[in-house]
Amino acid sequence: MTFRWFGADDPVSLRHIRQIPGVRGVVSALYDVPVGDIWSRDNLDQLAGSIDAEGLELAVIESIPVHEDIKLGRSGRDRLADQYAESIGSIGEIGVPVLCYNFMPVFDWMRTDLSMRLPDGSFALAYDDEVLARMDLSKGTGDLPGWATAYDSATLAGLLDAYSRVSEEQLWDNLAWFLERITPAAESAGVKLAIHPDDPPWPVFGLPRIITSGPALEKLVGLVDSPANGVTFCTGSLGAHEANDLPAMARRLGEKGRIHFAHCRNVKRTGPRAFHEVAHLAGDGDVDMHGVLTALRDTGFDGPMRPDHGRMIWDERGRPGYGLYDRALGATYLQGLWEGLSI
Ligand code: CS2
Ligand code: MN
Repeated sequence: MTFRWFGADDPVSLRHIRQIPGVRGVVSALYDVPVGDIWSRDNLDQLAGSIDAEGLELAVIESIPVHEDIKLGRSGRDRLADQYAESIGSIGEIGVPVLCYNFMPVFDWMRTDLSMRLPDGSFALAYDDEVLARMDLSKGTGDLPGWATAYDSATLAGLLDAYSRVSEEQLWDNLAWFLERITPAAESAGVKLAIHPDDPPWPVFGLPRIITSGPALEKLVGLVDSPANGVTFCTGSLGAHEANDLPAMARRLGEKGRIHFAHCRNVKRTGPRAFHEVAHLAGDGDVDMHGVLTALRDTGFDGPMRPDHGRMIWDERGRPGYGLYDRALGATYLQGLWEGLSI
């Protein structure tokens, strides 16, 4: 069981993480490297060292962001892919076995409300396509309620314009090109690549999104037929789409040995393209957590797992989705489920 940590600025400390039962692995990243630059061994050593010093272990890098020029297939992508491969080499050298990354154009996860009040008084992240349609991008990413690299209005408009000429097929081609370029480096470094599904799993602001379903994940692992080319099975991202049968998807990908990382999060769907996040318990939302963990267990999954986004509870203030308390409850719930399946 692992736990995401955002480095020295994270209101959640490594000492707190060390006190969560059963958690020894930390999921982290270098947050001050400009997108596209090489991750240096020195900085990685420092990150791993600070985690070791607290009796924990750097288990997963999440994420090395992929430069938009790679996703857009622009010239310059050769150098950027070489640099990405070099960073993967360094991750392998310090002994981190998994790299989570994503291929979402411009935005990472996207919500329309970062603190929706739930009936029990807790606060959760929420998404509604109708609200999204009214959101204004003319001022850049500004204070959009999602996780976006900050872009001013001109840069954002330029990117949106460039993507308006990129079809889903082209985005797939660009992803295949990228994977062909970096998978050999991952293989020789002993690092497993784990793509994170698009969140939410449908287009936002007219931008194409392709990693959205079981067939898409299977297509992905087929692009480069290497055990190093796998996925992050994120139940919350995939679970926002009603059509996704999560236990069946986990079973098929697990049988291929391509699930390298598990993100467990629960969501409650409130409309065709609307949902909000809930506590991790299967009974609280639409994700069949027991079914997913059973599929992982049956197919021999032994990689890192982490509780994904949690609600804000007990008056905690901090990074939306990434507070301590609800994610810690999630970690213990998931371990209880897993322990029950192991008897
Ligand atoms: C999200 C993402 O679901 C999640 O874990 O918080 O930010 C995720 O970390 C990235 O998309 C992975 O590349
Ligand atoms: Mn996730």
